Amino acid sequence: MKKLLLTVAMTTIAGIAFAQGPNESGTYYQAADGKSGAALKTTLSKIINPHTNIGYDGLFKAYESTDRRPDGKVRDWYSATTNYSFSDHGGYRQEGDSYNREHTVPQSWFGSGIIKSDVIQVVPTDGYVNNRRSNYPFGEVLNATYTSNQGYCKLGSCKTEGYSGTVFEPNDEIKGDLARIYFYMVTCYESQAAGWGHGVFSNANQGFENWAVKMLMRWAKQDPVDDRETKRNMACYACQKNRNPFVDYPGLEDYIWGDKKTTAFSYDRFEGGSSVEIPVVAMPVFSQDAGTYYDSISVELSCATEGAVIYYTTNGTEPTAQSTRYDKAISISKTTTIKAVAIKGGVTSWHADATFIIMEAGSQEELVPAEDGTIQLCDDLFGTGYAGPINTNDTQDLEGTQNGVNIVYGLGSGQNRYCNSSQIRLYPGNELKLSVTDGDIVSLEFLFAEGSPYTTLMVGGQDLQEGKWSGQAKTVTVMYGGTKKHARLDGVKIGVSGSAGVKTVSLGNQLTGKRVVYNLRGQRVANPANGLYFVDRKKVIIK
Ligand SMILES: [Ca+2]
Repeated sequence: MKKLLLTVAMTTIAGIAFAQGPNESGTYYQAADGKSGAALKTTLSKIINPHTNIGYDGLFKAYESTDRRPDGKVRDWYSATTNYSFSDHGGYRQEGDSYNREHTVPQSWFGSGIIKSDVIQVVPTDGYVNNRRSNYPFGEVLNATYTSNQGYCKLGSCKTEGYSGTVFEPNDEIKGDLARIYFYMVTCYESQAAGWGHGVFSNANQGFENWAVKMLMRWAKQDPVDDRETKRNMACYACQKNRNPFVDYPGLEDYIWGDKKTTAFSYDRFEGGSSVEIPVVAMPVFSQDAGTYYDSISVELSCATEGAVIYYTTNGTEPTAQSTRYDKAISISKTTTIKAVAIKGGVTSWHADATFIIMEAGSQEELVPAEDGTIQLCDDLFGTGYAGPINTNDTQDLEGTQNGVNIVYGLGSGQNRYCNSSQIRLYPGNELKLSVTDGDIVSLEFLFAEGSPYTTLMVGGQDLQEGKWSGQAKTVTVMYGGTKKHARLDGVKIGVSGSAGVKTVSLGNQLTGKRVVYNLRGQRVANPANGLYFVDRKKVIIK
């Protein structure tokens, strides 16, 4: 008898030890075991709330782990064309200037408190697009009054049944992510959510207006949880010590708002979402990130909906069931946009598209030779490495020499200073001093980052017209002439008289990975068309 008891005890212990929730959540959700419907939501609320308050400024630090793209840049939830470093948050005039912290449930709806700094719901987005979203609800746009670059997000009248105001429509690829954030919000802040109102939140439907929950349920199914979203949820847990259960348990929303309201939840043997066949098909997923490549690549397509067939185009037209049927990896040797849909039982998924830019080094092309060369004002020149940006805290001047020209970037009398791997910024009071020991500088032409104003540089108190200077001097000191913000400089083209001249700019880096692309006018280009560009100071042909 004793022996038998011992066996039972050991089995029980072993059972507890091995019962684990998904995504390394362990026994985090154990208290919700056996619960269903409204009781399940309330229990989940007690599990995920309270959580650590990382603070409003703490969000920027958190994004370095929660929203880092594979190339190290910021994942922008509202823009498909930005390449922000984590320090690129600040003022903006247009899309691409800087990112900021976006409250997916607008702050004006809930006021203050820990919700303001909840990293699960406050995400990095382009500042300008965020500003256009204002505090409009999410919805589906009928007639757009504004679209962000490449039509990634839209603002306009609403076509979603049940709502008639202005809405902001996020891109298809983040609709599901946002739906699950909203499910999280009404669960985590269960006692407050109904009061957020604004035609979205209410006492009905466990926190939502009818139209809103119907749309969000649909969004969650059409854009299911993927690896990126799961990893973000784990990173959020590392920061603020709570999780979004709707990401850990795909389809959990059906247990609260769908057809599984009477089904008991199991944290370690979760059965997934709806058992009813809902006529939606998940959008296709690409095996490679859209972006810039230096060699041919092979791209695979997949679809989370079993039995769905993928059709695609590479000529810019919208894919249909009459387009090429996907059956093997697509080999890409020139710049190509793939547009794809998945179709099953007559139901078509959302469209997915990705542009793959293939570059070829233009080996025989050289930059403009002596006495008229371009110097990129980047980390390579200043030798500061790529570890991170230089800012006001580093008071030491940055100094670099290339092709006989010495360039010093200093704080001067300014309050701010900033540079990163590809550009420097001239704030009011900053100085950029260029000098030569052999001959004289006779001309300067600054290369501005895309979107940066070019009429606000000064030499000796004189405005430079379009960033150009000519004269004769051993040393030229350039300052910012505006009063707001700063000028963002990518490079400077320098003419030098005398025997040495400016030598041909040489190629330093290996051509791997993603690169900043410049057009022939020296401006950064986010999405280059076919043609000739500068990459790593070398001319390349994008074909
Ligand atoms: Ca998604």
